[in-house]
Amino acid sequence: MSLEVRTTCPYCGVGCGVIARREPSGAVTITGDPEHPSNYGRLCSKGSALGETLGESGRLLTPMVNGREVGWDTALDSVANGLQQAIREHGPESVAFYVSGQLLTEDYYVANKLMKGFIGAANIDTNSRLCMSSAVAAHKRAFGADVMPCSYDDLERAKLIVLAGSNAAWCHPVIYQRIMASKQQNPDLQIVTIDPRMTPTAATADLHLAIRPGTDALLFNGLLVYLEQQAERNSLFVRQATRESEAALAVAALDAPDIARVAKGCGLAPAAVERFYRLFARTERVVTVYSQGINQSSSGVDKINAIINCHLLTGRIGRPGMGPFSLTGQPNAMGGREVGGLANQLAAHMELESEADRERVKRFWEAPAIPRRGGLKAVDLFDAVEAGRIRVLWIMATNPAVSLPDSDRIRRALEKCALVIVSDCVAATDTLELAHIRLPATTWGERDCTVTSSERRISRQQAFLPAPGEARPDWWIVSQVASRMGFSRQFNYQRPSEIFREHAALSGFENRGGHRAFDISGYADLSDAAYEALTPRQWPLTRREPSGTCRLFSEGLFCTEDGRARFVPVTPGPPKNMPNQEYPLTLNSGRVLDHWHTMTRTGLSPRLASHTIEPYAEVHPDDAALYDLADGALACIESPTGSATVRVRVTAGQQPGSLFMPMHWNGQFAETGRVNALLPGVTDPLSGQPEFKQGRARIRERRYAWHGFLFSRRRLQPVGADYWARSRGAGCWRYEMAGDLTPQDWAGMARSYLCSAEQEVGWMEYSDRAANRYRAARFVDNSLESCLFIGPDLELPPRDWIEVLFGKASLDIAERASLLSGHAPDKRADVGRIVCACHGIGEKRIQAGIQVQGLNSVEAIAEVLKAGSGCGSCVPEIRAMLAAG
Ligand SMILES: Nc1nc2c(c(=O)[nH]1)N[C@H]1C(S)=C(S)[C@@H](COP(=O)(O)OP(=O)(O)OC[C@H]3O[C@@H](n4cnc5c(=O)[nH]c(N)nc54)[C@H](O)[C@@H]3O)O[C@H]1N2
Ligand SMILES: Nc1nc2c(c(=O)[nH]1)N[C@H]1C(S)=C(S)[C@@H](COP(=O)(O)OP(=O)(O)OC[C@H]3O[C@@H](n4cnc5c(=O)[nH]c(N)nc54)[C@H](O)[C@@H]3O)O[C@H]1N2
Ligand code: SF4
Ligand SMILES: [Mo]
Repeated sequence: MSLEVRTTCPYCGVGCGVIARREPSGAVTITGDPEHPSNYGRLCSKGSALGETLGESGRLLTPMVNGREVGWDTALDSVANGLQQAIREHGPESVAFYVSGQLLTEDYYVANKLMKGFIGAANIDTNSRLCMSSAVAAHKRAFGADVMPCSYDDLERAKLIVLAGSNAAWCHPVIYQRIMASKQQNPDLQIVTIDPRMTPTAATADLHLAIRPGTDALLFNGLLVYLEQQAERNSLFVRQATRESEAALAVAALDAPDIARVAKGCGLAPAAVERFYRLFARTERVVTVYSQGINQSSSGVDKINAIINCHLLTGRIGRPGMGPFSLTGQPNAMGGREVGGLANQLAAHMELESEADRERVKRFWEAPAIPRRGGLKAVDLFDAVEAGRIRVLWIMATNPAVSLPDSDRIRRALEKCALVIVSDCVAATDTLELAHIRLPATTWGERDCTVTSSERRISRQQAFLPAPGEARPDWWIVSQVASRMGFSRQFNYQRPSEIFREHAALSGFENRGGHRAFDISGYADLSDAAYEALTPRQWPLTRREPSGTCRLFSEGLFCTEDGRARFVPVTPGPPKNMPNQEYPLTLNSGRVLDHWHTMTRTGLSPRLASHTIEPYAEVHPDDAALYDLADGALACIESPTGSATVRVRVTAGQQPGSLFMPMHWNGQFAETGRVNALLPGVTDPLSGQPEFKQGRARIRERRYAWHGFLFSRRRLQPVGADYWARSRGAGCWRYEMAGDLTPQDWAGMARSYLCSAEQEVGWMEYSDRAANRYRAARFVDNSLESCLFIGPDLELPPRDWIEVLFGKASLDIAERASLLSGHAPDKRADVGRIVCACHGIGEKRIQAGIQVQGLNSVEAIAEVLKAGSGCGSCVPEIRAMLAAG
C-alpha cells in the first residue's frame, strides 16, 4: 500500500502544500497539493525535485564527538556538560545558539525557551537576522508590532504590484506564477520592478526601474512628496489612524523635492520615475512587495519605512488588494519571529525590555530568570566568538561559514572557539568541518512540526519516511540537552503537539483584547489528532476567530499604545560600502532559481544542478571591455576582505559598474566561488542586517595553463586543480577545472583522480602533449565509470552528451571512440544547456524546435516540447530565444 501525506515544501516562504506519496518500492512522488491555499496545486522546480534530494546518501547518521562516532547519551552529555561548564566558569553570556528560519516552530520554541528562560541570557540569534530583521524593525516602528498585514489574496486583487528588490520569478516562484496568472486574467494589472539589474522578474514587468544600487529610500521619499503634491493624501485615515505624517513629509521634501532630483540620485530617467509615481498615485489597489534588495542594506529599516510611509499617506493598508508586503525568505522565517528567535525578542511577540513581558513569560515558563537586555545579533555574535567572549556555540540548521558576511573571518572565529556544536542533517558542510560535536538531525520528509509562511499561514510538515540512522528531530535534541542541564520538568516533551499547544497558550496568555497581534490561542487545546490533521490557517486565530485572519489593520487600528500607526521620517545616506578607486565596482549578490542557499540539498539533484553548474559573476559588456573579460572566461574578484574565482557571464542586464554573484557556492561545491569571502560584515544600525547587496570589488581575468572537466560516478576530490566546481549530473558528478601548472604526466594525474593503482583496467586515453590536450575514459564492464578532458583553453567539447553516456549500461564502439575524439556520435544526444529544469529540456532542443519545427510562441513550445510548462520561470529565457530566432 502506498503512503500519502499532505505536507509543506521546506524551501521558500511561499509555503506551498505538497502531497508526498511513498510507494511500497520506496519511490517517492511529489505533487502540489491542489487544496493548499498557498499554491492550489502549483510547485516550482525546487519543490517538484524534492524527491531527488531524499535518501541516506550524504546524510549525517550518527552523533560525533571530536571525530568519533558516539551514542546519543554521550553526545547529549557532552553538549550539556560543555554548556554548563562555560556557564559556571564564565557566566551565561559565554554560551550562544545560532539558529535558523529552517527550524520548525516547535524546534525554535524550545531552543529559545532554553536560552532565554533557563540559561538566562539572550545570546540566541538566527539566520533570519540576515534575511528579515530589517522588516521586523520597520514593522515595529510603523505598526507597533512585527506584523505583515497582507495576504497572497491581496496580490490577486491588486491593480498595481510594485516589486522592490525582489526577484520573485526565481525566489518566490509560485507567488510569481499567481501574479502572472492574475495578469493574464486582468491585463490592466500593472507590475513595476525595482532592481538595479535585469532579472527574469524585471523582464516580464510593465516597468523596470534599474535603480542605482542602494537608493530606494530616495525613490520612495520622492513618491511620498509626489503623492502629497497630487493631493492623494487620505486625510481622514492620516488624521485618525496615524501620527508623524508632517515630520515625514518635511524630511522627504528636503531629501527628494522633485522628480528631477530623484531621477538624478537614483540613476533613472525622469520620465520613468514619473511614470511609476503616476501609476502609484492613480491606483488605489497597490501592493508594494519588498525583499532582500531592500532588507539587506545598511539602511534597510529606513527603506522599508519609506515604503510604508507611502501606504500610510494614501491609507492603502488593511483593505483588499493593497498594503506593504514583506516576502519572507525561509520556510519558517515567520514562525521564528513568532517564537522570538531573534536576540532582541522574547517569545510570542513580547519584549525583553518590558518588565511586564518578562514577568509574564517567566511565570508561564516557570523559568528561573529572563534576561533584561537583548543578546548579540548575528554579526556581533560571531565577533564575540572571535574575541573569545563566547566559548560555546551551538549552531542549528544553518551554515554560517558560508552564509555570513566576511566568511573567511567567520571560519577563523569558529576555529578559535573552544566548543562548536552543529546540528545538521547532512554530513559535510563548511560549518560542520569546524565542529567539535556533530548532531544528526532529521530533515524534510522525516520531521513533523509546523511552519508559518509569508502570509502568516501556519501549515504542517508531516513525516512520510523513517528517520535514517540515529537522526533525531531538533526539538528532541534541544529538550534532551535541557533535561540534562537540570530542567527536565519544563522540557519534558514527548511529541511536537505538546510544544505547539504550549506555544499557542503563551500567545494568548494575559493577552487581553488581543493587545499582542500574534495570538493563536485558538489552538491552545488542540488534540493530538487535530494537530495531525491541522489545515493551513492564518494568524491571529483565537477562539472567537477560529478560522484565522486574512488581513490585519482593517479597522485602522494598529498595535501601538494609542492604536495609531507611525510615519517615520527617513533620510538614509548612501550604502556604507561605496566603490572607491581601489575597488571600483559594486558587488551585488543573491539567488538563482534552482539552488537553495548553500546547496546542501538542491546540490544533490541533477535536474536542479543542470541549469547552473558553476559559480559566476554577471558583468556588463562595458565593464567586460574595460577589464578585458570574455564571456565564459574565469575571473578573479577581489575585495578588502578576500577573493573569489568564478566564471564570467557578460550580460547587458547587469548595470555598468556592478557585478552580481550568486550566494550558493561554498567549499563543498567550489571552494573559490564563495561570494561572502568578499562582503564585509557591515550592518544596518537598527536591525543588524548585513549589507549583502552592496559590497565593493575589483575584477580581472584569471588565466590558467589548462582547462578541463571531469565526470565520475563517484564523488572525487579534485587534487592538482587550482580552480574546480562540482555539480551533480544524472548518474555522475561533474567537475569543471583549471590549473596553473601543467603536470609532467597527465596520465599519472588522471589515474590519481580516477582510480587507485590496482583498478587500472578499462582505460582509454588520448594525449597530445605539445598541444596540452589530454582525454581519458575509464570503463567498468563496458559502462562509463569516469572521464577527463583537458585542453589549453576554454575550447573544450560540449558536456551534455557525455552525461547522457552515464545513463547507458554499456557503450558501443562508436560511443567509446566519440569520447576520445571529443565529438558527440549522434547530434541528437547533445541537448545543450538545460533551460527548463522542470522537464529537463535543453537549449539546443528548444532552438531546434524554433528553427526546425517552426514553433513560434511560448505556448507552442510548451505544448510540443513541454519546456516552460512547469514552473514557468524559464519563460523569459524562452521568449528571448524566440526573439533571437
Ligand atoms: N531559488 C531560490 N529561492 C529562494 C532562496 C534560494 O536560496 N533560492 N532563498 C529564500 C530566501 S531565504 C530568501 S531571503 C528569498 C530572497 O528573495 P529575493 O530577495 O527576491 O532574492 P535575492 O536574489 O537575494 O535579491 C533580490 C534582488 O535584489 C536586487 N537588488 C540588489 N541591490 C538592490 C538595490 O539597491 N535596490 C533594489 N531595489 N534591489 C536590489 C538584486 O539584484 C536581486 O535581483 O528567496 C527565498 N527563495
Ligand atoms: N552574500 C549573500 N549572503 C547571504 C544572502 C545573500 O543574499 N547574499 N542571503 C542571506 C539569507 S536571506 C539567508 S536566509 C541565509 C541562508 O543561509 P543558511 O541558513 O546558512 O543556508 P542553508 O544552506 O539553507 O543552511 C541550512 C542548513 O541546515 C541544514 N538543515 C536542513 N534541514 C535541517 C533540519 O531539519 N535540521 C537541522 N538541524 N539542519 C537542517 C542544511 O543541511 C544546511 O546545512 O544566507 C544569507 N547569506
Ligand atoms: S515556491 Fe517555494 S514553497 Fe513553493 S514549491 Fe517552490 S520553493 Fe517550495
Ligand atoms: Mo533569507
